[in-house]
Amino acid sequence: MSGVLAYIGLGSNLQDPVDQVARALTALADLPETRCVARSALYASPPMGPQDQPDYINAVACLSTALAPRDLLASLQAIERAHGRVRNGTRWGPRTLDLDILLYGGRQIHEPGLSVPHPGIPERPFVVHPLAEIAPRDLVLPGHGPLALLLSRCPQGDLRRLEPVPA
Ligand code: A4P
Ligand code: MG
Repeated sequence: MSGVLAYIGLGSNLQDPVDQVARALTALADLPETRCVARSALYASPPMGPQDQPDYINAVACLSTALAPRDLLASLQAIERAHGRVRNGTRWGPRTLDLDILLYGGRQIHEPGLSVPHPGIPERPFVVHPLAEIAPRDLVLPGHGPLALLLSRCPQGDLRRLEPVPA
C-alpha cells in the first residue's frame, strides 16, 4: 500500500485520559488503508488555556495512509465520537479525546474546517516534543521550517514524559 505520512496529535483530559489515548492509538492503527508507523510515549502536562480543568495526556502517532485528508479527518472525528466526545463550543475546554491532523505529507491545506499543518504546533510543547520523539529533526513543517528549529524554540516546561504504552 502506498501511503502518505500523516502525523496525528492525540489529547485527552477526561474519563481516564491514559486509557483514552491508548485506545485511540489502537483505533488509528485499525483505520482502513492505513498503518501506524510510529507512536510516541504518552506525555502529561497542565492545561493550556482555562486552568479549571484536569491535566492532559498527549501523544503523537505517525500513520502511513492512503486516505485523502478529508477522509482522514472524518475518520478521526468518528473515533472522537466513539470516545464520547461532546463539542460544547468551549475553546480549549476539557475533552475525552481530541485528534488533530498535525501534518499530511508536505501538504499545506487552508480550507474551511481543515488547516494543515495544524496552526497551534509551534507553541505547544505537548505536540512538538512527542513529534520530535518519532519524526526526523530535518522534517520540514510547511510554513514553519524544520522540526529542529521548532524544538529549539519550544521549551519542555511542565511537560512530563510517561512510560511508553506496551504494544
Ligand atoms: N480542523 C481544522 N484543521 C484541523 C486539523 N488539522 N485537524 C477543524 C483536526 N481538525 C481540524 O475541532 C474544531 C474543528 O477544527 C473541527 O471541526 C475540524 O474541522 P475541535 O476538535 O472541535 O476543536 P478543538 O480541537 O477543541 O479546538 P480548540 O478548542 O481550539 O482546542 P485545541 O486548540 O485543540 O486545544 N492543554 C494541554 N496540555 N494539552 C492539550 O492537548 N488541548 C486543548 C484543546 C486545550 N489545552 C490543552 C490541550
Ligand atoms: Mg481538535
